Amino acid sequence: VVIIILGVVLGVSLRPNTDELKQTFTDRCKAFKEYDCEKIWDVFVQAFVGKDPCNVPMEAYNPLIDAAPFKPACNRMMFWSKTKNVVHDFTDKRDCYVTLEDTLLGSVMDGLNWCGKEGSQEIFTTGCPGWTDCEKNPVRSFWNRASAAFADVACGDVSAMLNGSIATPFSPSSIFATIELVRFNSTRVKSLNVVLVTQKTEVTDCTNPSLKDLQKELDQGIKYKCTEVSESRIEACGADPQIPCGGCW
Ligand code: C8R
Repeated sequence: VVIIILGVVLGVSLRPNTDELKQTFTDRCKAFKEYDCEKIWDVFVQAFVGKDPCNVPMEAYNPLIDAAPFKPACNRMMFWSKTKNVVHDFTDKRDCYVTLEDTLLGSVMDGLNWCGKEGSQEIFTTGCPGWTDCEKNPVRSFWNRASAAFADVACGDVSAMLNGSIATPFSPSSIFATIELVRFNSTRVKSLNVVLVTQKTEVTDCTNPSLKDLQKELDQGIKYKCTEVSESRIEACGADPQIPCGGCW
């Protein structure tokens, strides 16, 4: 007891992990002024704290999605797979597209790691299961659930940046393939424009067989288009605000 009181007096935290994660969460959340960040934090924690970190289903985050729902941004929504850096280098500089990381939940959780433990109220940021260690880990389930909700509100002309420097730009195990694409609904989504990002050493183009699979899985009422765009073109467009969004590729 004496040690605890001394600790509190000296400002030494008993839960350094919890405090650090909460601090990052609230600092990032505050950029979105219309939300109650304390409340969203509490709802977030409920999803995984006290639970086996390999048994947190994506549905555990339903209340979190309800607390910070995604707003549709018709014709501006950008999905991606294996192109995280190119996409965000571009979207950070130009206000042309909205990715999941431009929304409250996506930006708050980007790059973070978290999990709980059965029989404990503590939050851990290290020693958590990795992405593939077990499928129902808190981080993976969060991205699955958030991506599903983001895809559910997709509307109009939708874009997806895929990686033309790998053999399978439309990777069947990706979140884009398993969660997002299958949710695009032709009553809301008019077209899907795949932006295939190429580099000098081009590995593939729009004829890639995996893109045939993509078209098969796409709701038949949705128009499909694929455009090969070099990474340098995307960078140039990011750097030059004079180029209109529609003229980038
Ligand atoms: N999306 C998924 N994963 C995300 C993410 C996001 O917005 N943001 C981050 N930081 N992550 P990948 P994918 C992390 O294989 O599986 C949405 C996750 O921790 O290149 O097709 C987004 O809307 C995860 O480890 O892509 C996008 O359209 C990787 O980044 C797809 O899903 C996912 O990397 C991308 O998911």
